[in-house]
Formats: sequence, structure tokens, C-alpha cells
Amino acid sequence: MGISQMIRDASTSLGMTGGLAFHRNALECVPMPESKPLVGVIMGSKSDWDTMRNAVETLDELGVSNEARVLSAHRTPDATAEFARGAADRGLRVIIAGAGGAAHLAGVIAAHTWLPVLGVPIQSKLQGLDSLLSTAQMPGGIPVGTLAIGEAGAKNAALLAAAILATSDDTIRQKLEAFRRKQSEAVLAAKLPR
Ligand code: RP5
Repeated sequence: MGISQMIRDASTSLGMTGGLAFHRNALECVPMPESKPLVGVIMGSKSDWDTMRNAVETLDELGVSNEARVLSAHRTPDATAEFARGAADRGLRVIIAGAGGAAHLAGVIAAHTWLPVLGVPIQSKLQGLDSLLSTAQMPGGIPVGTLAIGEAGAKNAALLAAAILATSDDTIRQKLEAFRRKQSEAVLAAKLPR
């Protein structure tokens, strides 16, 4: 077992989610602060989680620190505005917002922050077309980068958020490049059932 794995195991068994780091002469270990989330993943309802978990899982895979929570443009308008207004000061750099039906969440968040906002239209009773149009058809001046309907959109929102961060973060860029390489290899290695 390598030393990094030993440190990870030790930090996990001690319940230190921020991990451990060597200190001074490497004889002592000190707790590291948990890294602040760079991406906020917001969804209009708990019922959106099955879709939006694809964004969170992809960010986790790429090692991008993130937070996820439910906020609704219609049901919790004040809390949504408060979240968006404070997001940049809390260290968030990209916000992903998924909502379905009359999907105003991404647009409302974008109205309250200068951060890039990526919208994920949730599959709805109208196959997600209502969500897509509600998310994408923003008036000029307040952009929402809108992804595909459903799970592919949630996954791509995470990849796009990582690409935005990768312009100024080499670690995330390398993870993103590795993800792409692995994906290409899997496609080229595909065997057809014949
Ligand atoms: C939207 O209404 C949510 O984003 C969700 O997609 C949809 C339905 O919400 P629930 O009635 O399932 O809470 O605000």
C-alpha cells in the first residue's frame, strides 16, 4: 500500500473528510480544511435528484468540489435569491441548476449572480420540452447556458462546469483530459453483439 493510500485510510477512519497532510518534518499529521465547493448543484425539487445526481457524480469523478441542495424559484423564492446573491462570495465559481415544467430556477439564479449558470431541463410530463424552453429562452442580458434534457444534460453540465474551471486550474484540466481519453478508449474498444 502506498503512503498516499495509508494517509487516506487514516483520515477516513478518523472521520476527517478534509484528509490529512504532512506537517514540517513529516513526522506529524495535521487535519486539512475541507475544500470549499467550487460548483453549486441546485434542483427545484427532491424529485429532480435522480437526474441531477448525474451532475454530482460526474463532478465527484473529476475531483471538483461541489455542494448540492434543493431550492425552488417558485416555492422558496427568497431563499433562492439569497443563495444566488451570496454564491460568489462563498467561493462558488459555477452554478448548475436543474428544474422541470415551468423551469425558472436557472434564470432566477442567473438574475442574482454574475457567476456562470448552467441549466438542466428535467424530463417532465411534456417530455421536458416545457423545461427546455423555460430554461433556454432567457431575455438578452441574463444568460443561462442550457444543456440537454435529462440525465445527459446533467452529466454535460458537470463536464462544462469542469471545463470552465479547467481554464484556470491545471488539476481539473488534467482530470478532464483523462476522462476524455478514457471515454475515447471505451468507444474504440466497443465490441458489437454479432
Ligand atoms: C419543478 O417542478 C421541479 O424542478 C420539478 O422538476 C417539478 C415537480 O416538482 P415536484 O412536484 O415533484 O416537487 O419545480
